[in-house]
Amino acid sequence: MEARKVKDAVEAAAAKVAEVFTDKVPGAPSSVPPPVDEPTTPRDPLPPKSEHGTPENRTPTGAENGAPPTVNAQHGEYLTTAQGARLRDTDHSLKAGPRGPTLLQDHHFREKITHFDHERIPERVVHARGAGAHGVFTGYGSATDVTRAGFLRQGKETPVFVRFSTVLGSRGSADTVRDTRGFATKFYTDEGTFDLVGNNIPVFFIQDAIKFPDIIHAGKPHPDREIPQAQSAHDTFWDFVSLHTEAQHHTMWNMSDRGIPRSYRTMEGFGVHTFRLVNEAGETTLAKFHWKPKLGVHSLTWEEAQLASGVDPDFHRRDLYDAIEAGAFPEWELGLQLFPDTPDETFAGIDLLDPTKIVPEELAPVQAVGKLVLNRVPSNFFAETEQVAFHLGHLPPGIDVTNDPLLQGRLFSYLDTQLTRLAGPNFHQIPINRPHAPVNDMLRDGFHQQAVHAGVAPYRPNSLDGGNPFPGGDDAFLDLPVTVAEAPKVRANPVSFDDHYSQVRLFWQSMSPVEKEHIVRAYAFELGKCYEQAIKERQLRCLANIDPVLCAQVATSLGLPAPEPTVPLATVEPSPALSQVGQEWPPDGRVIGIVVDADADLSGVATVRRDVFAAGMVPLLIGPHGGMVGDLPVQRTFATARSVEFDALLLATAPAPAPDAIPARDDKAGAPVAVDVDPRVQLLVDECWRHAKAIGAFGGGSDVLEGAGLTGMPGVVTADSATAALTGVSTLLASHRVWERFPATLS
Ligand code: HDD
Repeated sequence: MEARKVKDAVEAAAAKVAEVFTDKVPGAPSSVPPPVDEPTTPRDPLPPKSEHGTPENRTPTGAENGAPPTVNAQHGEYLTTAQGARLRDTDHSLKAGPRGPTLLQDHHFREKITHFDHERIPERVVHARGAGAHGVFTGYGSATDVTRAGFLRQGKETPVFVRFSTVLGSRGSADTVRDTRGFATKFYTDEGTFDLVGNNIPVFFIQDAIKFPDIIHAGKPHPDREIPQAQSAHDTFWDFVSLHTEAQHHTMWNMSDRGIPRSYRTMEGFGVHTFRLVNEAGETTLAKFHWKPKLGVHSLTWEEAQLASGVDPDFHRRDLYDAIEAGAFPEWELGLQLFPDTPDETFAGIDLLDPTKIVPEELAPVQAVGKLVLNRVPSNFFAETEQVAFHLGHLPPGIDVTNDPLLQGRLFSYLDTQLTRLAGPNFHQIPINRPHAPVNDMLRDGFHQQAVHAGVAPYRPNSLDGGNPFPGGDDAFLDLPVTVAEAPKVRANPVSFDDHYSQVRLFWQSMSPVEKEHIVRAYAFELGKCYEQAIKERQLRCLANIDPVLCAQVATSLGLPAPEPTVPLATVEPSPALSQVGQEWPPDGRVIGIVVDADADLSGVATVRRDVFAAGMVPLLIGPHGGMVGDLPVQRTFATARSVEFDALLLATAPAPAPDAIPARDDKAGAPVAVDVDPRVQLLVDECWRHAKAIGAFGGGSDVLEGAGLTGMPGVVTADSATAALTGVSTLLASHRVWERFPATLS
């Protein structure tokens, strides 16, 4: 039959069905016309969400072998099956009549449902919750004396993909829980991929990888009820860390403000282990990797973290992507701490193979060797962020491992885990994981093989493929001939690993009074959530070995006696570099909330908005309703705004309470107190005050601060002009918070 006739026949059959069944049989095909705005013919795709001139995705798309790119999108093409056959209908399964059973022969139905049934893959066993971004790394050339790694050469640009994560929570858990954050970077270098799989905390809970299942089983939800989600505030966690005291150092970092970062953009990153670098001359140096954020290290308050978990569980993910889309590209410098490669592998008495120890920056300064800029949001979360697979064994020539027993075990685990998570040994062929260096391996076949390998001799030696491929060449990775001590096989650690307390005390002593208060409260909260008295008492015994004041404060809060130390307290030299307080930072990407309504000085607001943008920050107008106030777009309303998303607040008006507003409080007799400012705006101001944020006001906004009794208080700016108010607030923002607002009783 000619094509035309087939089409006519199909249409005639469809018309017949409609004629027979429409409006006559319950469940008959609908005669309701589609909504008028549903396109019925292909049209151009919507424009991309952001256009910041960010660099092209250099991740190969699969087009190398002449096949169409593997990047797929719904853009104007007709709908097809997975085999490319055009489809006429994807809304109704093929049935024996409109009320009949679905037919097994409906390939499209089976294909669609089967694929859906298998959409999920196992989430990562740890670090399941994460967010990734593309970027570029540029070498400074300052590391060429110590490593031959080409991506560190001066001006060399290397594409990167970074994935940030929490550790304990499931994929859908909240971003702002108290936890360690992962900071994993994939450098697609010309010499092979380099994965730097680090955390925002420079030490780890355990010294030997064989303990990893133990610490993770203890931290994950209880196996019977599967609670609590993404929390360390429960018995099994504290049971383990109080018994396995090498975990105390990492635990204190978690209890400090480092456990609740303000943003991924304001986190430091650490490679944790000591690595071995090798230069062109074959000389080796030991090194620790550091990421230093351009915006400085900055954290949430505990109350903010809790609020954000409810009002915006995607707080960090949103912050990362909003900043990139606003053009405030997150930046870090990569730095190295360098140590002579001596036979004892120690520096200043610190065992460099012990991953529970830092080397204070005051003893070994961090030397900047390159810059990382994140400038592109992934196009597809699953394809990129979920499928990216990191592995510590992905090393370029010039960077090698040491015998750190935690690092050694990780070298096994990361490859192993991908076999289950990404279902087979070919996960390196998934676009996000493909090296940008040419690949010429002899790995063949296996599940999900994407390559069509040519040649008949994937073995060595061979003569059939001309002997190819040949190992070696000047640029090849060299397994350093490091001497391995002649020693008996033992299950043991070196004696130097036995000191579990001196560096915890060093961290505690390096904190400012405000940071110490936060640490005390974090221990009080977490241990207060435990049920077992014995666990609380045991952890107090650990705290006694760290610092008597810390121990006494936490004990008081738990209503328990403070025990005496069981080891001599170490004498330590504080490391000021560990504190986040006392420095000033650029305001890039900081978010200023501006409260407006129709009575505000709108031209002043327009000026402030422009100046905030010009300073590289993000203004969000908060109005009584959505849409516009005058000529200005409102991004948040009194109903949707919550203080956590603003780094500072500016009030341009004193909005009257909405007619249905719930009064903020009752007087003693139970009668509502007269409120003349919308209670939601009062709440915003209250919370920004409590969280030590800069607050400014101009025009009618000053009345709000006056009414709240905040005029003239620390970090509160009232000004005649909008510009003056913004200047005052911006100056305060440089220190991240108005620190003096926090009570500080500890010194
Ligand atoms: Fe790990 C994931 C960081 C110790 C086993 N780890 C994972 C991720 C980060 C870290 C950032 C997420 C990677 C991603 O985004 O895909 N892990 C660390 C650091 C450690 C550490 C800084 C100590 C210094 N890890 C560690 C040990 C083991 C593992 C000791 C096992 C013996 N880690 C894994 C894993 C994961 C993982 C099970 C889960 C998903 C994955 O690897 O790809 O293999």
